[in-house]
Amino acid sequence: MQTLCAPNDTLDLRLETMENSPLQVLTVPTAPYPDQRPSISGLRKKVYVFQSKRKYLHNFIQSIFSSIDLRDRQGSTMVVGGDGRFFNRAAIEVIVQMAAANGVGRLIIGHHGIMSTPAVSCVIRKYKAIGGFILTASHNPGGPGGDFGIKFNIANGGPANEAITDKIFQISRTIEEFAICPGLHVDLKTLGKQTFDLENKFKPFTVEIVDSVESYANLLRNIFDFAALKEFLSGENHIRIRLDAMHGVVGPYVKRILCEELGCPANSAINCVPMEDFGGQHPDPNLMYATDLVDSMKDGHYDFGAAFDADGDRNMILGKHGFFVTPSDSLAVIADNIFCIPYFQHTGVRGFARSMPTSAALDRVAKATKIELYETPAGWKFFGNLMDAGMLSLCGEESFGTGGDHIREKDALWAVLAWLSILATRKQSVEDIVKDHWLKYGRNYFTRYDYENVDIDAACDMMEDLEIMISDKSFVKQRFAVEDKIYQVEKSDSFEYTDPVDSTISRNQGLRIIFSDGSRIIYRLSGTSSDGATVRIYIDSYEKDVIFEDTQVMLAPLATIALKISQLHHRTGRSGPSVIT
Ligand code: VG1
Ligand code: CO
Repeated sequence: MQTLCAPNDTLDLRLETMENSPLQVLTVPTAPYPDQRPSISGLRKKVYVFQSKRKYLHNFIQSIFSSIDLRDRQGSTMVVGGDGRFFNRAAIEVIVQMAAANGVGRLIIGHHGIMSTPAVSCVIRKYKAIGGFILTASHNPGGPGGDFGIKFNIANGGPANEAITDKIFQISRTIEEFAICPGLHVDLKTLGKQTFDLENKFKPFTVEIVDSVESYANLLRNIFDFAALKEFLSGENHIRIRLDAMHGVVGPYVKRILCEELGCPANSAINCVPMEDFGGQHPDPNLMYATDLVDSMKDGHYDFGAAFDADGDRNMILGKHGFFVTPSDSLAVIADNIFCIPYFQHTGVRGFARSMPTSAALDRVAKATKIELYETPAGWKFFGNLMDAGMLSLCGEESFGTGGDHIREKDALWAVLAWLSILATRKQSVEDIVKDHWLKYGRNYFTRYDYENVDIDAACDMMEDLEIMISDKSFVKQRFAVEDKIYQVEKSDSFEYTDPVDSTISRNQGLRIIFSDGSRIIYRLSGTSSDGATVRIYIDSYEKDVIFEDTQVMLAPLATIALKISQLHHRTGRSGPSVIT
């Protein structure tokens, strides 16, 4: 500012006039990028892609706005939040400037730009927004050398469906310009309303910075019995729990809801300060990456443990001494004990659903309780339609996602409160509850092998050849023997889903081999990796009586068959998986 020598009042006046003059809306020419197809859950790339490719972010954001009919966009409300990772704030600045220039009337943004994925879903629904942006690459590492991502959710609060993401991708391939208000700067630190006058616009553009936890906490209060949970967590003889936020977005939620409101002692919550690089760790709640939690559970001091991914939609549940509950079992146990959750006592249970690769443990509960079961492709978006149609109450994925129809995203803290409600009601340990479940229903042994960062061509070629092989009629009835185990193929296909509500067909959702005893081998390429390809093999096998054995031992024959059929090691040059879940 060149007027430093002028008296203060003159300076103030100048600033005021600048602030009051309407902000300019610019149309900026740009050129398309070929690789902006949103995958299973948003667009994920290395941070440097967003930083170094000119207008990369702008192109994608404009493609999203352009995919929304102008009549729906004009004057609308949208929501913005993120998991706090590196590039979060820079991206929010651009989104705000472009939202204003694209006719959005009001943005609701989480304090400091932070809001978990389930909370964004909740806020979209609460404010009747037409959609929202979630700045996250979920469980992928963060920091300048890590990943950044953008999830786009629609008016029901859930991830955009394939028709919409296809449209966004098509627009991104031909985009020529974007609209932006470069002079608009929002203050993410101050709660409350900020208004901005724009050139050629009658109405001011409004930004509301909201408490990131409040609306979501309110929702949970109406789902669970907070008084009973408080007694269970902080009364005499309270249970001891340990929650690991892994430096992602859930920290503030855990602190406010579990510690402040439900009275958990301070040592119940660890890694609760959101960090731009998640402390250099993988914010992925599994036995390999949630090491702080796994270590602290070993000595038996804590009765219950849980970890969360960066954006708060994935959860891992552990019992005393680190007893691991597979996400597929967790879902089945919650289903079997669903009336421990007051919400479902009021709404009743309309249906259960799981993603195709998730173990069939839930199917047995559905059958016994005569509740409808839906099997959807991987990815949460498929559950939303069923929920909107009043057909689905509880669902989950083997990838540590669990949730109900209170929102349209998987919800990690909800899963923890669901488990705590079950523990409080049944007054048994996590391990006893899971073992009782196996005794009642038998056990679905389940494992997933991930081969990360595989050469894309090698992975695609392998999948293509595999599809040709398993689609051949002669493949059915083939027998595979390993040691004394013999498996006969009953059915094999490329999984295809017809949405029961709108009859949309989704093809190529994973290759399935189903054996005559119900065991399954599934092959899929991941849609969330930003480095090469990730091949996933899922193995699910049911045992009625042999229920207390080691998973890897039990599934070893099927794993051998899975590798033999696919020739995966030979085709990719790998000698083993990067991660086994
Ligand atoms: C993975 C999981 C899938 C999940 C998706 C998004 O996808 O397998 O079940 O819905 O991540 O989770 P993929 O294509 O990599 O297998 V999240 O927590 O990133 O929103
Ligand atoms: Co996530």
